[in-house]
Amino acid sequence: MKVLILGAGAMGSLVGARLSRTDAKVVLFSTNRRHMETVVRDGLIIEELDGSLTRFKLDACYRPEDIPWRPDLVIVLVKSYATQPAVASVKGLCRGSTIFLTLQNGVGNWERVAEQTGKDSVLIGSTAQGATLVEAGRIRHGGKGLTVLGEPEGEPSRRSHEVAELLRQGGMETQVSGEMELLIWEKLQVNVGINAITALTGIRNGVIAQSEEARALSTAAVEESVRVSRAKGFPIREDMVERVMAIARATAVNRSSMGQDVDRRKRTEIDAINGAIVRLGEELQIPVPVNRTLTQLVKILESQFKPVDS
Ligand code: KPL
Repeated sequence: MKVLILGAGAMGSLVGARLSRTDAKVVLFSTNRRHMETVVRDGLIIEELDGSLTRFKLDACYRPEDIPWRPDLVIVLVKSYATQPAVASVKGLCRGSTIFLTLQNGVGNWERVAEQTGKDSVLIGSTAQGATLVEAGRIRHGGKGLTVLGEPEGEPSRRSHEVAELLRQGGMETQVSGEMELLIWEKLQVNVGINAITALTGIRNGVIAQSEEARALSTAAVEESVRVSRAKGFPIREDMVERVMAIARATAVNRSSMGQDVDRRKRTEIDAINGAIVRLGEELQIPVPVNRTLTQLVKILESQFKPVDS
């Protein structure tokens, strides 16, 4: 199978490196030219969870015209706000049978992919893995977690099982599910409870569960978000707050993706995470003061950055 990683930041690079251990042909794609050129020249270095270093030899490019073949599978890991242009930039290369698997954070992503590829080409997934881009050509695996994928609607198809098997062969614990929309909304709660708070305070994920104040703030944000999500029709699990804390502990050394964006003075995914809860709260007339405040604070911070795309 030929796999294109569309959005080879920290997570995309991690997934691409793991898949390069299978029979699949893998190419990383990112507009971060320095990262891609370093990977081509020196390989991708992963600081593994046990502290060891692994170097992966990988194909990588920063211009769509340099993607070497037509992919069978495109794993979409660009930031949610970049989904539309990123998919558009590679669509011409793909076959009718190419599968687009989105593993992105936030809600609304698979719909944006499907607008361009058609719903039949889309698989959706969610991952609790954590990864940090340390510098060009080097990432840190910040925490192991389950990856779940399936069709946007309905029971897991044969192709979902095949893609899940490929990820497992690469060493990523992966399951298939017939309830992906719900799982995407449950992952949203995790990001609501971890990302903005870590971005605003500079802490790593583990502190969310350790610090009394961080835990209280995260709990308040998640409780609001669960209320809104349930009112929207998603029966979010009862123990969602504990689940968020468990993921914060499992990815304790990781800086959340939003934390990394802020550290690098990059635009964040706030609109697709806490911002999505604020919009929905307004629509459903459910108060969401904590998520509103977190969203406003992140936006204030962002407004001081010069926007960059990678
Ligand atoms: O999804 C993540 C993110 O950082 O965006 C978690 C699971 C919180 C890992 O850091």
